[in-house]
Amino acid sequence: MLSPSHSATVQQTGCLSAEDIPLVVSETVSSCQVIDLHTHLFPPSHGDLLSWGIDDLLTYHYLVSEFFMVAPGDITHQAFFSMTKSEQADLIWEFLFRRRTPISEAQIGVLTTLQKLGLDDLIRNKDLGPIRSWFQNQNPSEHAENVFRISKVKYCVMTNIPFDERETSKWVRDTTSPIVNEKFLADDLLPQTYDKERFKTALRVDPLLNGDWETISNCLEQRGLPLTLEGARSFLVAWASVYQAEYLMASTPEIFGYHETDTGPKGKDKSGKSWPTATELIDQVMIPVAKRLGLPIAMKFGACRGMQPGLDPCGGGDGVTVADTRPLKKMCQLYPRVKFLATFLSKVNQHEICVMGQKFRNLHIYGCWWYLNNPSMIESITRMRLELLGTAFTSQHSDARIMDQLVYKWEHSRRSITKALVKQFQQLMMTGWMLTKEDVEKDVERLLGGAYTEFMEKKL
Ligand code: FIX
Ligand code: ZN
Repeated sequence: MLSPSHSATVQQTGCLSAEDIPLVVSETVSSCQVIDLHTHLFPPSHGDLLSWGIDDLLTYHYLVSEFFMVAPGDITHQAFFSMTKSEQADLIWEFLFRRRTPISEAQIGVLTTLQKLGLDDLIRNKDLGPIRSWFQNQNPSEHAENVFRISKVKYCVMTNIPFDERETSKWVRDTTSPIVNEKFLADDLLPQTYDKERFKTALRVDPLLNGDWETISNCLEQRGLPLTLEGARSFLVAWASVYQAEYLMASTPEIFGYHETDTGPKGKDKSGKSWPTATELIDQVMIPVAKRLGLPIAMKFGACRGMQPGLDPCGGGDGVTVADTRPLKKMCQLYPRVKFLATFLSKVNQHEICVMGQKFRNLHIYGCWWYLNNPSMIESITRMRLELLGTAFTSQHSDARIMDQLVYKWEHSRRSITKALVKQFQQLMMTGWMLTKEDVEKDVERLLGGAYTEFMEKKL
C-alpha cells in the first residue's frame, strides 16, 4: 500500500499510482511498435519464398506435429506429405479445430490471427471454405503491409541463407555467378524492389558451426573461389554486401563443440584430407568476417535436429535439448570486441544465460524461441530477465515463417510481457519510487526493440 503522502505526491507530479500501472503498462505494450529481430519471412517481391494465408498457417510445422498426435494411424507421414497443401490443411482443420477444442498455443494462434484480421464471423462458423476464399482475395503485398500494421511490427529481420539456391536465385543471376575480389559482378546482381524499411537482412552461416565443409566447399567451387578458409571468408564478405546484412547468424547443432569441447573434423575431402573443424571455421572465417564488417553474430542454441525424421518434410521433426553454454562463454571471452546475440531453446538454460548476460558486455540475450514461445514461459522468463537484467535485453522475436503469424505471435507475447512488467513495476513502486508514463514508455520500447538497437549501436 502507498502511504497518503506518496499518493499526494503522485497527484502533484503527474507520476503514476500503483493502481494506474496495469492499465498504463497494458496500453503501452499493446501500442508500441516492435522490432522483430529474427524471422523466416521474405518480402512479397521474392515470390514463392513468402508463405502466407490460411493453408500455410494450418500446415505450419507446429500444427503438423500436433495433428500427428491425434490422427488415425493409417494416415502415415508419407501419405500426408504426398497430399496437396490444401488437402493437408483440410485434415488439420478437421482433426484439430473441429473434432477437438483448439486449445494449444499454436491452435489458438491461428484463431487470434483470423480474429485480428477481422474474420470473427468466419471463425464462428468453423467453416474453412469462406476463410480460404477471404485469403484468396487478398493481394500479397497489400496483405503483408496490413499484417505489419495490425501486428505493429516496425520491421522484421529475415534469415538469408547464401548456401540455399532457392534463396540466392532471388539475389544474383545464376548459381555460378562468380565472386571476384570479394564481390559479385554488378551485372550479376538482381534488382531488389522490396521495402527495406520493413524487411532487413541477416547472413545465415550454419554450415560453419556444423563443421560442414562439404556444403561450404560446393558453394565456393560454384562461385569460382579457392576451397580454402580465405575462399570462405571472401564468400561471406560478398554475400554480406549483397544482403547488406545487419548481423551474421546461426543455429548451433545439437552437439556443438568449440575449442576444448570440439570433437574434431566432421569429414574428409575426396583426397582424404580432413575438413576444417568448427573451431577453425569460427575462429578463422566467421569471427574475422564479423570483425572486418563490424557485424554482430546472433546465435540460437538448443535445437535437436531431425529427432523425428518423418516430420522433416515440413521442418517439424526437431526437438529441444539442454545446450552446453561453454562455447558461447568461450567466444565472449576470446572476442570481447565482437558482439554476440544469443537465445536458448531449453527452459533449463534460461537462468544460466541470464547470468552470462550480466557478465559479458558483448552479449545480448533475446527472445523466447520456438518451444518457449508460449504465454506461461514468456511471462516467467521475462520476469526472471527483468529481475536479473533490468531492461537490457530483448524480450521477444517471433521466428515467424508465415507472414500472418506476426499477428498472433506478437499479440500473445505482448500479453505475457505486460503481465511480467506489471508485477515488476509494482515491486518497484512499493519502494516509493516515482514512475511516470514516459518512464514506462521508455522501458517498454527497450524490451520490444530499443535494447537491441542500443546493443547494436554501442561501441565496445
Ligand atoms: O533455426 C532456426 O532459425 C529455427 O527457428 C527454425 O529452424 C525452426 O524451424 C523454427 O521455425 C522455429 O520456430
Ligand atoms: Zn528461426
